[in-house]
Amino acid sequence: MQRSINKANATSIESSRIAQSIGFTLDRFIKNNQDQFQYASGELSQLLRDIALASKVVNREVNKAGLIDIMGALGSQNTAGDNQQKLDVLANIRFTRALAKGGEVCALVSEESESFVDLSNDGKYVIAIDPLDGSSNIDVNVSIGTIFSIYRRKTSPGTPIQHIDILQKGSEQVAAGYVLYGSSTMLVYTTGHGVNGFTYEPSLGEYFLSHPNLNMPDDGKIYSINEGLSDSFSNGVRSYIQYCKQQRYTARYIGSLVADFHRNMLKGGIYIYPATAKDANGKLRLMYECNALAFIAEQAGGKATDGKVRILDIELKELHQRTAFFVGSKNMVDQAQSFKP
Ligand code: AFP
Repeated sequence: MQRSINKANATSIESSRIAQSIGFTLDRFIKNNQDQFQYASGELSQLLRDIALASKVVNREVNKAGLIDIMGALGSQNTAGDNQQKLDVLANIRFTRALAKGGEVCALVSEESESFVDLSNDGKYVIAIDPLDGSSNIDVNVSIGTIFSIYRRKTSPGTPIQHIDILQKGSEQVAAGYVLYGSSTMLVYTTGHGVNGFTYEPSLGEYFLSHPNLNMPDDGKIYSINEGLSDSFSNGVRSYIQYCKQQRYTARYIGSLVADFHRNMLKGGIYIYPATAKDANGKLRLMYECNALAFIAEQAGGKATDGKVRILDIELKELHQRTAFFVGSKNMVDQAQSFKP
């Protein structure tokens, strides 16, 4: 009798939430999938781990952002007596430091630096990063993100870095991803074999596979665009917005590219940042905003263009080059393009 009660208890504990399997950690997933990568030497895997580690530190800072203000208001300073730094500068420092330490990266292009940062001549990879995108949303507690693209350098490791190593087209990315600091923190990445998403479990300090093989719906009903600027959009873009309204689509615009993109990838939708009177070539940066998301969109079955040309085929002429950006569900991007934006 005693024996059967114990068995029943054991069964109920096993099926309860506390005994649920914790699933696949990011580390294990990277390790298990290392062979998919054509240069499977482990360095790209290490690089992805370095990014994940830095993102955990940034996540901690982002979650404390409100408290930093409160502490500032009380007049407290850190132990060194330094002034508080802006969170996007801090994020840049965290990612640069993590990537410099690892030694896999020879050069880093960041939204926060005018020129590229020369890290280690022996590194085989070039990384482009927007350490904290949507930073104007920090103060109001709205989701923000980190976006990264990884390229293999063209010249031999050990030699000085050249422009051909840095100015590569998006189609040459070997991996790309983003971290979304939202209601939960997620890391989503691709190495060209589909897209996988991992959710951060703060009490364990680990990312766990939560969204395997992400697929963007071919169609959707969400359009994301800063309509306040519509007076300066082309007739084509204005007509497309009109079309969205006639179709009774839903407008959703956070103003954090990662968050808008992520929602549209899961639910189906289109994000547009077109050319405007102020930004004739669009506002967003090709190298560390659009290329990464275009690579992820395509890997998830979506599409990304500048209104005409595939984003991943655009020649890169300068580090901070801008582009118009149409990204999301394939049929929606095609439909938007049919309006000749
Ligand atoms: P910030 O990092 O300066 O907030 O810019 C964010 C961003 O690059 C992108 O995340 C948004 O989608 C877009 O700009 C918002 O721009 P608008 O405020 O012009 O709509």
